[in-house]
Order: sequence, then structure tokens, then C-alpha cells
Amino acid sequence: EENNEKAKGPVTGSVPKGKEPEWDDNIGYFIKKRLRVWCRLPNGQWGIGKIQSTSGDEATVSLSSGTVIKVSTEELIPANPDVLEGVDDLIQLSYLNEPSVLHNVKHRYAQDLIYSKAGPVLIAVNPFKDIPIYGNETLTSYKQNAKDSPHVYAIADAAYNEMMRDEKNQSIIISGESGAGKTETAKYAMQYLAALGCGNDGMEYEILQTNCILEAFGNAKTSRNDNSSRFGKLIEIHFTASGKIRGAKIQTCKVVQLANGERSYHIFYQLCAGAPSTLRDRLNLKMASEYKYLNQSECLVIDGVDDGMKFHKLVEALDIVQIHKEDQEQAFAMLAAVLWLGNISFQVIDNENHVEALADEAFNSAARLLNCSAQDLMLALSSHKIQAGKDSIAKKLTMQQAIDRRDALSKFIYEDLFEWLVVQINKSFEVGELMITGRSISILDIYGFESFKNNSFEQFCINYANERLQQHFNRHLFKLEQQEYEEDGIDWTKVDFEDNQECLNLFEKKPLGLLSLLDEESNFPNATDLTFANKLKQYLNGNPCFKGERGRAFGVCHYAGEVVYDTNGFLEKNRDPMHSDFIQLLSSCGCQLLKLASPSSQFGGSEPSMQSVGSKFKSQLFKLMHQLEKTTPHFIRCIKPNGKQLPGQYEDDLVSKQLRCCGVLEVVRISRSGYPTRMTHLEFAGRYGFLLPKTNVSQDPLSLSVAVLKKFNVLPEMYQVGYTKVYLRMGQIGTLEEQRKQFLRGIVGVQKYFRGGQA
Ligand code: AOV
Ligand code: MG
Repeated sequence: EENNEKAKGPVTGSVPKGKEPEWDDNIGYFIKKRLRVWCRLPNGQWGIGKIQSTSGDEATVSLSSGTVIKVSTEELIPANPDVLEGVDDLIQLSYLNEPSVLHNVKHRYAQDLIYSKAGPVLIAVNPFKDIPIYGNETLTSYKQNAKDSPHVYAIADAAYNEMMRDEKNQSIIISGESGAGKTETAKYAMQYLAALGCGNDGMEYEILQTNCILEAFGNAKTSRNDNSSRFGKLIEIHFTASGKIRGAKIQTCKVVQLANGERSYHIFYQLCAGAPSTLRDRLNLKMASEYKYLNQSECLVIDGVDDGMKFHKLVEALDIVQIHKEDQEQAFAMLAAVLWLGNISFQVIDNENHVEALADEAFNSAARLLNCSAQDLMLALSSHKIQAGKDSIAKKLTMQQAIDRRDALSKFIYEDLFEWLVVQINKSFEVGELMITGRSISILDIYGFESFKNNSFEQFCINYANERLQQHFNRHLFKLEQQEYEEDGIDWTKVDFEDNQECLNLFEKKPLGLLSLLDEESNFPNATDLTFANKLKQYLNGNPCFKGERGRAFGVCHYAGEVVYDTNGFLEKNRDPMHSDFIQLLSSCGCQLLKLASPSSQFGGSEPSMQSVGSKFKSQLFKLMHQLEKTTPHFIRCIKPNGKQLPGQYEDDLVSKQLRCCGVLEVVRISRSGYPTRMTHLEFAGRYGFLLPKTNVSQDPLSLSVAVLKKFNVLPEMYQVGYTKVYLRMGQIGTLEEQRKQFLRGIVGVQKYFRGGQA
């Protein structure tokens, strides 16, 4: 048996320190070698060029555009060599800096390569046009592992395989700004899973139909996205032991009210445009332009969308998920009732300015469609019952109060209808008991971070939810990773990343957090939006994530940037007016449908509805996060390349901001500086120890592991040995495995001795 004394490597100590590869600190070398560099142009953009000369701190750079500029050498950033242009995974870049990452993603985008990887995270840049990368053909090639370029299919494939292999629930978490492509991406992921898990019962097809239904009722056109989800959705798809779809469960989380002046939910326009004439007659349905709720926005149609056709698709989908025709008609009647409610007007009836609803066509149609008596509806719209001791008194309403009340009733009916719909859909996918199978994939598509000119309670809730999701992401990718290294005594060159715990505390802390203070103030009858704003400033000034602003406004430093909120309407929106009058009205009416939905069935919660909207939202969110924590997550970050929803336009600053705020740069850094392969000393020694000469055999696993690493010339920067595990950088394990295979082959092949580990 030959000994391998030749194994001489630069092995230094027994537990050598790893070294983080250098990327952007060697600009001096770049200058000397006159390599390509990035520099900031006067217009704020990045330009690539070659250094022509330097004098002192100043460099003359000739840009690829032909112009020559002078910049401070401190501002030069190394650029990657040509061969690395447009790599699949940002990890492969030699120089990892903002312009390089930005350029790489842009370069790919220009060739319709909208997907890239950043280590474990998939980046998806919205193409705003159809590209032929989703059909059956692509799907099949991912299924058969014939393709492995970054794709949402590849992520879904990985989740599915991991689930089948480990029997562990998985999740695909999709995030990004409004209009970045989350909902579309989620649909492609579902499409892929449906194709993998298709059985004989066609359930996968039914599941795909839910998208069309929920989008009709839950999406609306906003200034940022023609098809903006105004609800968060988690769809949990369950599989059998053989990997077929066996059921699904949808949870929604809906806080968003539509802003005034925006188009309303698609379903209203679809119904008005597409209802067949018999249905129109029964519902006394008019054109969308005749309804106040729809005609205020001056936006009745969306470019390129045929609402009438969408209505037919919707009805088809409702049939497929087995919602009875009678129920469908009931649902449409409720929608028509809502529309007519919006047209109800009021007249003053006494000298105290109290009002009463006009008993006109709108009023009568609403009453008829709701199947309630005109008297009951009149009472509900013109008075407010208040509890005084044991009695309740009906208090008359003024014009504004009555209008608010009418709108609240519409909203109440609509929300109830939405909940009913989700309950119905879930019924047709019921998995029964055994929900905890370890074989499910949850896809989360939640409203993206929003920062408008004017931000209200809705943005407040949405951004809070995104803050929570961001922490989940951080926790998973950064904290857990780093923790493991540190616990095992590994020299982990710390990678700075934004931890947003502080911001979450600002929202959640009791009693002095935003949500608690909001609840407290909502309970004071005399409180106003201004007293609320002042209270926030009084208690929260000094918190690094809080910014007191002038008047009613306050700012929050979110992970994705600072957002200024206007407290206007916060208290009103947070108080969940106990719609007891409405409940009474609707339960006295002949409408079956609304009573079917349990009032707080969303996210399965059955909390008493005395909770404020804010705290209800918080508990829904906690429930959701808790569920996600039990899964192995796969992250997709959607990027919006321009604010105009147009193809082929890539706004550097906008993309930069998104890459930065979703932590893509840090992810790449971590993944590359990390050690993806980990084995305990025992596992490592057990697997490779026998490759050593016999003299080593009595040693403990740690020493054996180190001896293996030395013998096979694994470079010190390529591994680290921790207290319990051996950590290897990318690619190292392959070499060791090769040696092992050769050795084993040698044993099988008679008298073939293993020779020094040479390939
Ligand atoms: P969002 O879900 O992230 O916004 P969507 O998924 O609705 O965004 O995408 C917005 C629009 O971008 C879609 O209606 C498509 O026109 C286009 N789009 C997105 N992804 C693709 C793709 N892969 N291929 C082609 N077009 C695409 V919001 O729900 O507003 O936060 O609330
Ligand atoms: Mg969406």
C-alpha cells in the first residue's frame, strides 16, 4: 500500500481560519492593470469604461459610450470581465457590487432572460409582455431535468422534490412591489405543481380555476397595476404519498379598501358587461356607467381587457369548482345590490338635518335584491341603534353619517360575499382530516410593499405585513445560517445585513407601539386623527424607525425605505364598527348566502369580532407566519423594471432600489462566502477516513477529518473545521467524492491499488 507523502499543500494549522474572498477592495490593482471599471456618471447612472490614466486621486476613464470623464479614484468600482456577462447566478460574478449585479440582471433582461438566481433566491423581473417560456414544452423539460436555467418552474420543481424526498411541507414565498409580478409568478408555480401532481380526478384543473375567480372578486385596477391583488392569499396544495394532488386550502387576508377614484373590483365591471339578458332583467342590472360606485373613477375599462368575456370565463370557472347555479345567481344578486346601494340618495326630513333614504329605483332594487323589507332597509340606512342600558334607541343620522353608513353596509356585504366564496371554494377541495401530511406546498402571494404619495391605513397594514415577511426571509437566509456557523466556532466574516426587528417592535410593542397606540386612541370617542398623530409623536419620537412629521402625518423607516403615513381616517378604519344593525338586517332578509359565511372565517380565526381591524390583521398575520415557519421556504423576489408597466424598459434606479431593499446583494454575498456543504466530523471521517493510510485509523473523528482534508490537498480557504462539523466551500465535495469513487473502484478491480488520489 502506497503512502501519499506527496500530499503537500499549504495546509497550515489544524483548524485553519477561512477567508472571505475579496471582491471590491482591490481597485488599486484595477487601476494598475487598467481593467474595466464602473463609475457614477453625472446623471446618477452607472457607466462602464477603461481607465486611461491616473494622477493623484483622479482617474481619466474612457467610457464605452466614447466619452471620456474624470472621476475620483475612490468612486471607481471593479467591473466583471466580459466572460461573466449575464451569468445565471449572481454568485458567479467575480466582483460583486451594486452596478455589477444591476448590469447583470439588465443584460439578461434585454435578452428576455427574466429569471436569475441570487444564491438560493430566484429573481424574476417582470417582462410586461408575453414571452414563450411557460408552455407545456418548457414545463416538461424542467420536469425531466433537461433544463436547469433559473425559472419559476425550477423553484416549484425543487419544492416538490424536496417535499417528496423529506416528507416536509414546503412553501414558495413570493414578494415584491405592487406590479412586480407576484400573482403571475404564483400562477406559474401552481401550473407547474398541477402538472406534476395531476391525478385522475382533475382536481389540479379545478385548483387552477380558483385564480380566475379570486382575481375577479379580489383584484382591481390601481395606478400601479391593472390587476392589483387587494387581498393576500396563501394556497396550500396537498399531495398524496405518490405525489398526486389530493386537495387544497386557500386562506385570504383582506384589509385593503379601495382608494377613492380608483376602479373597483373587476367583478362589478364583468357582471355589468357580461351578464346575459335574462340575468340582467332579474337583477335590474344597468351598464357600469350608471352606478355611482363605478362611474366616479372615470376609469370604466382597462386597455386590452374584455370584461364581458371575462364574465363568461368566470362563470365557467364557478361551474368547474362546483358552485351551484343558484348560489352563483345569489352572489350576482348581492353584487347588484351593492351597486344599487351606492346609488341610494338621502333627503333631509327635519330641521335637525336628519335624513332619510329616498325610496327610488335604487332603494327598491337594493331592498328587493337583498330580499329584505323596505322598512328594515330604511331603518338600517337612516338610523343607528345605540345601546342605553338594557334598551336600544334608534338615533337618527345626518347626511354624512347616512352616506358613511350606506357605504359601510355595501362593504360589509361585499366582504361577506368574498368570505363566502373562499369557503365554497375550499369546500370543493376539502382534504378532510390528515391535513398535517408533511406533503404540502404553500404558495404565498401577498400584496407588495406600497409607498404612494399619500399613504393611509391600508398601506400601513400592507407594509407591516411585508415587514414581517422580510424578517422571515432574513431569519431564514441570514440569521439561521450565520447562527449555525457561529455556534460551531467558525470564523464567519460577518456580513452586514439589515435586521428589521426594530421596525417590527415599532409596530408591535405593547403598550407603546403603533398598533397599540392606535387601538388605544380608537377607543376614545373624542379622539381625532390629529390627537392620534400627536400621541404617536409624544411616545415614539426617539425611536430610530419613527419619524414625527408635520400635522397629521408620521413616517416609518421600513426595510424598503421611509414611508410617510397620513393618519387621516386611521381611527375610523381601525374601529370595526360592530355592524350589529347590519347583521340583524341581513339575517332578517331572505338571503341565504351571507349567512353561510361565518363572520370571521378568514385565516380560520374565530376571535371575537370586538377586535380592532389592526389587531385582527396582526393576529391573522401571526397565524400565517406561524404556518410558514413550519415549512421549508423557497423565495422568489419579483422586480418591477419600470413604473409604466411597459416592456423593454429598465430603470436602473428603480431596480437598484428593489434589489437593495429585498436583500439580494447580501444574499449573494452570504451564499458565496458561505460553506454550502456541511458534515459532522463523524460523517466526514466515516465517509472518507478509510482513504487514509492505516496508521491514522485509531484517531478521533476530528483529527481524522483534518487528516483527510490535508491528504487531499483541500486548500485552507476552501474549508473550515468547526466544533462539530466540517464545512466545505462550493465544489469541494465533488473532488472528494471522486477520490472515494476511484478508491472503491480500485478495491473492486482486483489488486488495483489506490494511488495517491490522483485522477
Ligand atoms: P403583483 O401581483 O406583484 O402586483 P402582477 O402579478 O399582477 O403583479 O403583475 C402585473 C402585470 O405584469 C400582469 O398583469 C402582467 O401583465 C405582467 N406580468 C407579470 N409577470 C409576468 C410574466 N411572467 N410574463 C408576462 N407578463 C407578466 V400587486 O398584486 O399590485 O402587489 O397588489
Ligand atoms: Mg398581485
